[in-house]
This record gives sequence, structure tokens and C-alpha cells, in this order.
Amino acid sequence: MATTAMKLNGTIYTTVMNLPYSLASKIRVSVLLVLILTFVSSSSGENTYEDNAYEFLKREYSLTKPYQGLGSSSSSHWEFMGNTMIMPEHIRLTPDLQSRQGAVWSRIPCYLRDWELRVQFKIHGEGKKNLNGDGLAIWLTKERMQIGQVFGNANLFTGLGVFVDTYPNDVKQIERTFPFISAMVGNGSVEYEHDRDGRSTDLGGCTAHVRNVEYDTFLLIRYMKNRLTVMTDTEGKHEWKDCLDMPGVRLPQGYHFGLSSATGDLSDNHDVISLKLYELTVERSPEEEEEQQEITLPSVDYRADPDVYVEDEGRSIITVFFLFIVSVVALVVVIVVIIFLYNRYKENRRKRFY
Ligand SMILES: *[C@@H]1O[C@H](CO)[C@@H](O)[C@H](O)[C@H]1NC(C)=O
Ligand SMILES: [Ca+2]
Repeated sequence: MATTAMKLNGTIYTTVMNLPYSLASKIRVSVLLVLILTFVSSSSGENTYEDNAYEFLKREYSLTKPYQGLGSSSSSHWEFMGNTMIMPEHIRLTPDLQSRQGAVWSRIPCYLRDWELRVQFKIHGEGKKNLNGDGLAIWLTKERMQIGQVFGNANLFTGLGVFVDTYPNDVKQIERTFPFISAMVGNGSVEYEHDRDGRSTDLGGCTAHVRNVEYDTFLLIRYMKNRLTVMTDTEGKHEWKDCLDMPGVRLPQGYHFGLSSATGDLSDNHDVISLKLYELTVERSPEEEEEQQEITLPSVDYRADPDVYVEDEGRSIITVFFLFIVSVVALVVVIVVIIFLYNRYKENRRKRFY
């Protein structure tokens, strides 16, 4: 016994003795690492939060200065149309003039299953607040190079549309502050209702003050395991803010990325500075693999219809009230049973005593 204790003591002793040394070396290594990391991140550019995913950047689906992959030759990855102008520092989809429209479209269909798109854009113009329009849209659709009423694109589209809507067309919009960012999944037979700002079909969204701001404005669209997430970085804080998060979004493969914009009676400069597509690596079960193969038409598993939202809420209040009544009744029953049993028990005891 004594020897074991001695040995144990010895081990603990040596461990303790060794601790300062190993700790010190660990600290030294950590400091070195921190220094290296600081050096690397400070030397690699402005947007450090983009660096971790850098190696997954897909150049063929991206557009960055000086926009060499954009042109009319068939070897270019991107094509442009309408009033789009390619400048050294940005792609101007529309100038600050009435009734213009422009778009850029990827020529290559996208077969990536999980991806993240980061768009840097700038919307600016002479018009006063709410006297500007109309905004821009980011697409991943079956169709491409079309012209129409939805931010310069056709309103019957098949795929995903994310809208940066700078003008409230629907005068009855009271609960939404513009600019408003929203998303819609189209199946080719439901229209985006421009007059209602797409209210009847959108998947939700958020307000983001993106117009005439000094700092850089970014939008992030992530599609991972059928989950659509939209985030914004529009306040100059260099951090992503949640805007929309929707599971059960089913998008087929082989669609095209695009960006479009239009002006009407009101206008703005709609500039795209960069578009970066990152591939995300995600593990999937065989069932999930199979499920993906079966998707042929875009759809959303569940969409809360904004028009019946109040009704839904009313129903849920009734449900809560019903549950409350049921629990009160159940509690009363339990108390009554306990009292009854207790009285029986007392009676039995009395009987035994007398
Ligand atoms: C397209 O979506 C609408 C609305 O969700 C639905 O009513 C319609 O049946 C869908 N069309 C097809 C062809 O699935
Ligand atoms: Ca609008």
C-alpha cells in the first residue's frame, strides 16, 4: 500500500514538475501561431471573413474585377444584355435613368449541390427616398437571357429569385419598410406579382438600407441541404445579419446564375461589384442522395402564406387556450382523486383503530 502511494505521489510530483515546462512551450507555440495567423490575415486583403472558404471559390461562376470572363464571345463564362455597361470598377446593370434594364447571365449550368453566393453591389442615385427604383434581383433559374417585368427578367421563371426591392409598389404595404430583400421559388406557373412586390409568393425577408450608403453592401445566399439562407452585410460592420432562413427548398440541378435590374418612372444606378460563388462540402446519406436525384421542379415544402398568417395565429391561440383548459381539468381530476384516496386511507386507519 505504502509503495503504491509513494509511486502515485511520485507520478503526480513529476507531472506537476513537468507542467510549467510543457505549459510554457504550449504558450510559446500558441503565441507563434497567433502571430502567424495575424500576419497571414492582415496581408491577405480587406475581406478577411471571406478567406476561410477561399479555396472553394468557383471562378467559372464568379465575376470579379476586371470582369474578363464577361463578354459576347462564346468562350466567356458570362454574358450580358440590355443596358448593362462593364466599367473597370463595377458592372452597371442600369444607369440612373428611366426605363432601363440590364442583366448578366452565366452561360454554364450549375451542377453544384451546396453553394454560397456572395454579391457585392451598390445602389445609388439622385432620387430622394422612395423616389427611386426598382432594385435588383439575383437568380438561379432554368431560363436565362429573358426580358420582363420582374427586375428586368420574366415573371414566370423556374428556380430561385432573390430580390433587393427598393421601391414599394403596393401602396397598402404598411408593415414593410423598403428597401426590402425577399426570395421566391418559381415553378414556371406562379407569377411574381410586381404590383404587390411579390408579397403573395415570397418566402419572407428583411428590410436593409442599401441605397446611397457610404460603405460596401453585401448579400449572401446559401443553399445547403435544401436549406435557403439569406444574410446581409449592409451596415458597414463586416458581419452577416440574418435575413431569411427556409428549410425544404427543392431546386433541381443545371440552372443558371444571373443578375438583373430595371428602372421605370423612377431610377437608380444598380451596380454589381463582385459575385463570388463558393462550393460547400456537405456529407449526405444515401437517402438524401436519392432524394436530390428526384427533384425535377422547384418547390418549397412549407411556406407560411402571409395572407392567412393572422388566421394561423388565431388558430394557435385557440389551441393554446384549449390545452390550458385541458390541463386545468386534468389537474382538478388528479387533486380530487388524491383527496378521495387520502380520505379512504384515513377511514381505513380509523376502522383499524376502533
Ligand atoms: C406551382 O406552384 C403553385 C403554387 O405553389 C402550385 O399551385 C402549382 O400546382 C405548381 N405547379 C406545378 C406544375 O407543380
Ligand atoms: Ca417593388
